[in-house]
Amino acid sequence: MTRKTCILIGAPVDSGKDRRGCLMGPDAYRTAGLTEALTDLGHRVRDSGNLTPASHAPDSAGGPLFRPNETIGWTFRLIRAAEEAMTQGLPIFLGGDHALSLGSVAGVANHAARQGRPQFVLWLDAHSDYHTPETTTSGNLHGTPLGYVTGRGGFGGFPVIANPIPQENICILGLRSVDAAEKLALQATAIHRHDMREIDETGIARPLAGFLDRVDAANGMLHVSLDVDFLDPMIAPAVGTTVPGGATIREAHLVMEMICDSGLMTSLDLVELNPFLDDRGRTAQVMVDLAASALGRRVFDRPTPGQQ
Ligand code: B3U
Ligand code: MN
Ligand code: MN
Repeated sequence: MTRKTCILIGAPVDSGKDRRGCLMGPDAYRTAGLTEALTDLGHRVRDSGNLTPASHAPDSAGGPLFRPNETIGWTFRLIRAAEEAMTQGLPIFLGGDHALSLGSVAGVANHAARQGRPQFVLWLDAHSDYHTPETTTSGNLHGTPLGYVTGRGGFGGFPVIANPIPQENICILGLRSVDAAEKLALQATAIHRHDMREIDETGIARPLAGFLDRVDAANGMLHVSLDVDFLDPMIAPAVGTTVPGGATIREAHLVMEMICDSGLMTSLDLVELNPFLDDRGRTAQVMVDLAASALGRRVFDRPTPGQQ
């Protein structure tokens, strides 16, 4: 693959849910050798260190949402960071919980709009993260980024979404935990959604290849958001919300290799790693290995059949 400038953006967001620990994620990825893995593949790597949230009102305990103002601060900061990094290379957002994607996706979408190109999003996750602050029953804003970036209402106090992602430009792979209200809302959208049953029935390559073809045909930009819980907890235990029956290591690497072969990925989130729950760093290592596959690591050089 062509040599890229990868910009590592540490985003130790830990306000999207009440279980602490994701703030250690960026340093766990560094410790697991992310920079070295990407440099070995021939890429230039620029590590811009860890961000802090924009100044925000203090959060008070006891409201329906968990630390909304801190998440608002992060969202302002990350939109700016994403817009800026997109002018310089391929940003890799090192989470941090999935609330970071409110900012990363909104920011890359603003950049795509300036380029006159459509933004697409591949969401690799056990969950659909399509809530709003008004529909969430858990109060955890890490369950809301797809609601936010598609322009659903109810995000008072958050930056106004300038360039909503069209529903049909989103593909979710790996679903196996969708709550009742989210299921109804999602079924009324044009978001492409593939649950584990479908993946078992057709294989993971089929829905992914169809999506990548659509991105390519539209000359789109592609943001990939990889939630640790996309993976089966047996291979990736370091996550607060383990859901059995996730992607295997082979399925996950195939997804990343196909993304690489497509040449379409323009930005990446690595989210929900909670190093406090890890087992000798093995989840951090799996995530680094998957990022490496998305950026060119492979056993033998070979385009994925059906791609290119
Ligand atoms: N839909 C639930 C569960 C959830 C979403 N994302 C995670 N869990 N990790 C919620 O809290 O909104
Ligand atoms: Mn998620
Ligand atoms: Mn999830």
